[in-house]
Amino acid sequence: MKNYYQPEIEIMPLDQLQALQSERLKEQVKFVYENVKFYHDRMDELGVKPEDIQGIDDLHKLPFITKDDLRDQYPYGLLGVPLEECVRIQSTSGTTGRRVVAFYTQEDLDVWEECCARAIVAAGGTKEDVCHVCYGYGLFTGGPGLNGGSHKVGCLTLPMSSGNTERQLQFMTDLGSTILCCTPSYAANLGEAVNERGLRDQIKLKAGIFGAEPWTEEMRHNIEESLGIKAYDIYGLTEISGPGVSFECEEQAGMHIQEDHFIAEIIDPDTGEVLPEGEVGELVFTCITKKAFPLMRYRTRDLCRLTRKPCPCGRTHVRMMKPKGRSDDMMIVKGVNVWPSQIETVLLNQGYQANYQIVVDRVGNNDTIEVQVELTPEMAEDKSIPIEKRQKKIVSGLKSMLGITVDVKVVEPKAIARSEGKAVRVIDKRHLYQ
Ligand code: DLL
Repeated sequence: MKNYYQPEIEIMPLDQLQALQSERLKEQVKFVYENVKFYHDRMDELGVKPEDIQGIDDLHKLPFITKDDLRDQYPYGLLGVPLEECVRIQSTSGTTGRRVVAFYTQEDLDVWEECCARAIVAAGGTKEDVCHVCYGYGLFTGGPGLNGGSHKVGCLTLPMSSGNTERQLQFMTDLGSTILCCTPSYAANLGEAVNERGLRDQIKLKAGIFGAEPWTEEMRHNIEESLGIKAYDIYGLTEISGPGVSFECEEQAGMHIQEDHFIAEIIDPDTGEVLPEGEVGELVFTCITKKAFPLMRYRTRDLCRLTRKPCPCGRTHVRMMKPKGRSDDMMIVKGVNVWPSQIETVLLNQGYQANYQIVVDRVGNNDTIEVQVELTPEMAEDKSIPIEKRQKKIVSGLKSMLGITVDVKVVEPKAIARSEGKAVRVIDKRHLYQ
């Protein structure tokens, strides 16, 4: 049986979906041109008038908007409606020194929560479910988004927020949580905690909805094993609304972008040229229904590819493949591009858990990179394989994945701090010297 929250939209034939997008885009361009000075000026500079945008084929005529533009327009420069029509803000963590504040009207919130409801239903959620939300609540969109979606589906919602693993486990077992929503790194930690305490047969979880950070297929497999669930990916970003911009269906093969609200493009990050379907590039979103914070052609810096191959679930919405990470996550070490996800793949393939950290530094003119990874408790007990041998095997796996030699330090179980939200995988000390 297929699961849809709004079948009339989710399995709408593609030609109708695209006609809907064109119509909404036309209206939205007119709306932003008339209501947001920033867009008005940008379009005038390019000599583009709202009438020039007659549908999705004209999207490429519009200017891009970047995170720097958002920073310049902070806080109210991109508002599409008077402030008194806004009912909520959410914000990014601002770890890169670029806090973004996004505004919502009540209708914007309804749309966002609907997208999250679609994600929960796609993961098998119904009103019979107990939805345990341990994404952070507050300015971060994870908790509020999934919370709202869970209410719409009619699940019993546990607004746990992040942290306090003992309390999470207690509610999970006492109240029979069936759907878990958190970051994949926290899901891995909960899996570890459940098994250490021998609680596997006391939990009723069947599915997890995990996102907010990149995670590999290997990590999916580990989480599914440790919690006995199906693990679904969910993607989103504060600027565009929050979680639920795209999510996986039962096929777990790419995330359907909610195209009745967001138009996706993939561009060459260097030239801005729109790339054909299937090519990897930077993901760009245009919001076609949002009013308070209506971003047009927003460059996400996330790198991925799209596919329109029909999905057996019946959804017609385009799928985005797991983002490789943000273009800003990519490290250049010893002149080579290194992604944390490549390192994670090698470690998990060799039987380690996702408890690792990457430390990049510079000695003289040379970059150094060290991967610290924890032994699993079983590995720590098995003294037949010397640590040096394990380290050598990882070094060689990383060498063939990355093409460079990486120092590897295998550490005792629990030596690396656990994350409760987005995991900090990389410590790059090189910027200290700049
Ligand atoms: O992380 C929204 C969210 C909350 C998504 C809960 C999913 C679940 P931000 O804090 O603004 O918003 O961070 C957005 O996180 O541009 C990606 O780089 C990354 N990201 C989000 N979801 C995924 C995912 C939330 N499933 C940034 N896979 C995005 C990989 C993801 N990266």
